[in-house]
Amino acid sequence: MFKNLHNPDSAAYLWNPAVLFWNHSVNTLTEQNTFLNVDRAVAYGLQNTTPFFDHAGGVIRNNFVCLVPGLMSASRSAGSDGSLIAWNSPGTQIDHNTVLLNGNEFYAVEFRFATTTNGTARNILADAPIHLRDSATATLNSNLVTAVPGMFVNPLAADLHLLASATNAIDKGITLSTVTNDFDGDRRPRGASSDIGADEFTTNAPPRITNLRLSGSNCVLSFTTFLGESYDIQRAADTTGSTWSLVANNLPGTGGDPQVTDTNVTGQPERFYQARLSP
Ligand SMILES: [Ca+2]
Ligand SMILES: [Ca+2]
Repeated sequence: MFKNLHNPDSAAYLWNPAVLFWNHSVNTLTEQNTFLNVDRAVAYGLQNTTPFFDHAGGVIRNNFVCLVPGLMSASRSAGSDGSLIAWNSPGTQIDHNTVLLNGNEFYAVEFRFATTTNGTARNILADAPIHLRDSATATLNSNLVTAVPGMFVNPLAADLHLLASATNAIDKGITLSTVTNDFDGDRRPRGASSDIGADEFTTNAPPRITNLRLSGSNCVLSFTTFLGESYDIQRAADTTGSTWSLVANNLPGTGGDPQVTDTNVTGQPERFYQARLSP
């Protein structure tokens, strides 16, 4: 947690990064951090020191960044750039971060200078745009930059875990081979696809079987789900001695009550079913 690294407007340097790697640093990894009320969260490179790179490569992923409303004065905000920046840093991957700036700064992510090439900003969830400045180039894909505080568990405390109602982010990301877990270490993807931002949504609320009926020789059951979660259906011949075997696994949650069919169940004296969150 990086917290309150916020200089007064009278300071000589107004935009000190909480995490700064420069002067020819390479391949830095910054992940699973929370930044609350910091002037700038992460900088890979600052100076345009051509022909040398100030930084090269590296990854910024699965971080939460939050500035509370009104943190910056109007004049301060007017001179802001971005919170996650790659300046004179080619090949930097800024993927799967959640950035809630609440109007304090212009850009969630900024790439700057013509030497900054081959970078990525993908699956970013933010309330501010991603910016290419001074001829920088980067691949931008699957970013949602219209986030609002109501999507998150406790935004004023920088708890930017997704609520179940954040359906425009849950399962809406592209799957990246370079980001296989999230802020919490949860594996990605869960459910039908990766979630946009640093958090892959999970819930501890267990599913509940809401309907079970025979259809010919099949058993059809329904169960409660959350969008973004994965579910298993298991069966057993009794609830005392026998082991549970899988009927279906990693079924993507829909937010509704999907149906599962277990075929050829007739001829059994009895059979039991349970639904669970996929491990
Ligand atoms: Ca998670
Ligand atoms: Ca998901």
